[in-house]
Amino acid sequence: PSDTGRVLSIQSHTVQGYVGNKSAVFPLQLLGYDVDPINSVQFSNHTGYPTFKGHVLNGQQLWDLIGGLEANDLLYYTHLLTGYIGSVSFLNKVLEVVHKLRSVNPNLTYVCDPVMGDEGKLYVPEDLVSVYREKVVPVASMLTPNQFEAELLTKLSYCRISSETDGREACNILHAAGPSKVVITSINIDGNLLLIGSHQKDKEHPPEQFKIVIPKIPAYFTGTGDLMTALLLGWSNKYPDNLDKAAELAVSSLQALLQRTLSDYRRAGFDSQSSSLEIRLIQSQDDIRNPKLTFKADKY
Ligand code: ATP
Ligand code: PLP
Ligand code: PXL
Repeated sequence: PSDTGRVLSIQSHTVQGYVGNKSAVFPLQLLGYDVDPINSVQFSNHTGYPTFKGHVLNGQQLWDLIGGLEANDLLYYTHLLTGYIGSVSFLNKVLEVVHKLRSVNPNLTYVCDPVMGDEGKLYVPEDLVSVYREKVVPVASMLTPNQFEAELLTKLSYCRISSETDGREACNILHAAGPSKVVITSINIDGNLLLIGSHQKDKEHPPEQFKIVIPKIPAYFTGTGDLMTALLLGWSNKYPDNLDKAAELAVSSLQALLQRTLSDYRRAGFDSQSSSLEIRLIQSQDDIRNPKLTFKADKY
């Protein structure tokens, strides 16, 4: 028994650097969760480097691991967390995992980051989009798309989400399809990043919505989306009726970490605009455990 939760996290593993499970497991552990990682890939490093080596777990291999847990009665989870998934066959197996975990714990919370692309570009095969839209979104409890992913999932891809109103409307469409909590983690609006959160507490009332304005740092980080979703899982489980508070805590931690990352790279004489920066996750553990609330949500 655990007083917070037990999370099954199906994400990438990189030997060096922090994306996928490498950026989600440690922060969730710091927040007091038992975390059981299944590594959907094991790569030397993330795919933004000039080259990478490694192996991909296939759907059958995922199912074997789940079968081993089941045979020992070890399939009780409070949360399932998924991020980047590279094939339809693996995503379909993840759907089977959701159903199996819910047969053991009907209250399982499925937190899904529907990683598909960014800034108008897909980095997964196109046939994943309809599987996410038609089969995954309906079973997700909380969804954390970026702007482009929210467009793909709401079929707004040809009329871009370019305003707060569009973002809020996209959340409404996603709620109607399934998840009661939706956080669009970033919408680019005049030099700022806008986070929009939306919690549909019941079907009789409109969702409670809020925004957090985040000044855009002129650098490119990898793994921040994965960290953000992990922090949102961690804090929204501690504040189940205050998604705005959970998002304030998550954003405050993440921004403190990004500032530390930037200043550490600069101190080392590195041009932080020239390539993607690895986040300073371990060095930011105090900001994760005890974030100073530096960002406030504005409720609509
Ligand atoms: P995913 O593809 O995983 O769904 P994403 O594309 O939204 O997620 P990011 O763009 O990495 O992921 O953003 C996640 C969070 O990281 C944002 O909400 C923001 O708080 C923070 N972030 C990322 N890059 C920056 C930046 N350059 N300046 C300020 N904040 C940033
Ligand atoms: N770029 C590539 C090539 C990726 O494969 C991925 C994610 O899987 C990303 C970027 C996304 O990174 P983030 O989650 O930080 O947005
Ligand atoms: O979500 C980030 C991510 C996940 N998994 C792998 C990656 C990346 C980002 O580059 O390369 C394998």
